[in-house]
Amino acid sequence: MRFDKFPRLQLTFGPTPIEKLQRLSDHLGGRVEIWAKREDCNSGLAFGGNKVRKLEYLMPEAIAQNCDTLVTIGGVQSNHTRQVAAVAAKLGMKCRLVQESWVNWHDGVYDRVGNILMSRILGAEVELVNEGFGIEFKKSWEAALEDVRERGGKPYAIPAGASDHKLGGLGFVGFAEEVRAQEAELGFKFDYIFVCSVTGSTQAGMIVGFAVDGRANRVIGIDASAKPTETREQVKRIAQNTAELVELGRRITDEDVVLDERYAYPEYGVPSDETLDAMRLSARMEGMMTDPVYEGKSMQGMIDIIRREEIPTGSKVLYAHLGGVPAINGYSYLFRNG
Ligand code: 5PA
Repeated sequence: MRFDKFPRLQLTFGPTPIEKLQRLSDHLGGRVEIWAKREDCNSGLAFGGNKVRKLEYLMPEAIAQNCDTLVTIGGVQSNHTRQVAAVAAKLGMKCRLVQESWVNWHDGVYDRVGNILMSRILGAEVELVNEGFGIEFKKSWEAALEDVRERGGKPYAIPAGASDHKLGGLGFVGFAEEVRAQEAELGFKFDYIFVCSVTGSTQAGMIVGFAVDGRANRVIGIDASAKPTETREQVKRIAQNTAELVELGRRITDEDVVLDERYAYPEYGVPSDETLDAMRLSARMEGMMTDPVYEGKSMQGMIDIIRREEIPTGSKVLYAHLGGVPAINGYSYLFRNG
């Protein structure tokens, strides 16, 4: 693999910490050691999260092309759009955000708090569009790009989740490289890596990065899109393109893409009772917050898979905490009693 050749603009603090979740491990019977890598604490840019690591590889191109406006898309409570807004502010660029109605959630303040609140404070131009969930290229996003051009701006196009972009997988190839360096210090290797998947480039980058030492299929994607066919196809396509880009030296196969579909119910953006239980458990065992859209579902999946003993005794698992907590403000009614 040749990974060092890609320009990276540092927007994170540096390598993210890996910590042991001792009380959660014990609570689940102590058969499996659970650790977390804290991408949720990766940057000072408006609370950070997994998109900052991806954007470190897109921004050198945006700057080289003299773009002046970052244009992207997500749901109303998108974490991705908030991180793009923060990066635009940091780089002195403008930001145009399309926020679609991806989630059937009608909390009274849903479009006023959390991520969208921060994006507005960060100075982004926020456009609400009444369209449903989908990870494909959306008309509204293409229209926003055209609008920026018509107004004389030079847009840089960032697709949903910074995923379906030729450089979108690189950030999480770097994540795997970082984990390997940290494993050398810890003196052991992780047997499984749990990651939430929706637009796909987080898992895709990890698959390529961990393929280097034979662990591609040890990356356990937990689907939160509730459209797993689309997400699986996108993970595989991005992983394959990224593998070629970094000269991995082999093709990505169906066996490399592990996507567990069991936890995305009832639908994208809406937590199940079990998701809420998992959020409370990790908060009360470890003081670690997760959200009802993404990380609560991957936490739920990891806990369930460990409880069902689908992971061999003695394994060490790494939970990739990708951020997302600001969205809890849009779900306050669910937690009115804790
Ligand atoms: C998101 C995505 P991928 O989209 O790379 O698969 O990552 C899934 C994911 N965890 C996991 C958190 C906290 C996330 O925010 N969020 C999207 C957004 O618009 O915020 C891209 C969907």
